[in-house]
Amino acid sequence: MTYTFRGAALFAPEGQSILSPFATIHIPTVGEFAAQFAPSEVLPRYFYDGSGWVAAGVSGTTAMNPSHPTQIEGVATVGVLHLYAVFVNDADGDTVRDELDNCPVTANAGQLDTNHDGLGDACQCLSALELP
Ligand SMILES: [Ca+2]
Ligand SMILES: [Ca+2]
Repeated sequence: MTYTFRGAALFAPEGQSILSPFATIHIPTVGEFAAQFAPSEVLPRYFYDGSGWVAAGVSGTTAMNPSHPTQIEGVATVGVLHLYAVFVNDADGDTVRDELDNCPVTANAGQLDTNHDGLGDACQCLSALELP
């Protein structure tokens, strides 16, 4: 499984514990990805431990970024400050997340589906009659 990075934000000082009621963090995500998030979608958060991204054990929701209305941000409540990030599943790395990708293991960023059956042309053999 390939997880594709969608945004990160540093909350310092690294490793600082925040006592209850903890800290609410906002992680901006890349703009072109905004349409692929469901409203208030819950996704796990990851943090950088110095050598790689590890599951933070907390989930957060998505919300409109108040500073950039066309973008989405990841919101979460955490008890420790780190460099946090949002990832989604994108097995073929074509920037279309698996849940929405009509060919999840074949790169086809354009999502062309000539016969409108929900399967992308990139992973489907089309008959001569269906070819554009
Ligand atoms: Ca994909
Ligand atoms: Ca694909």
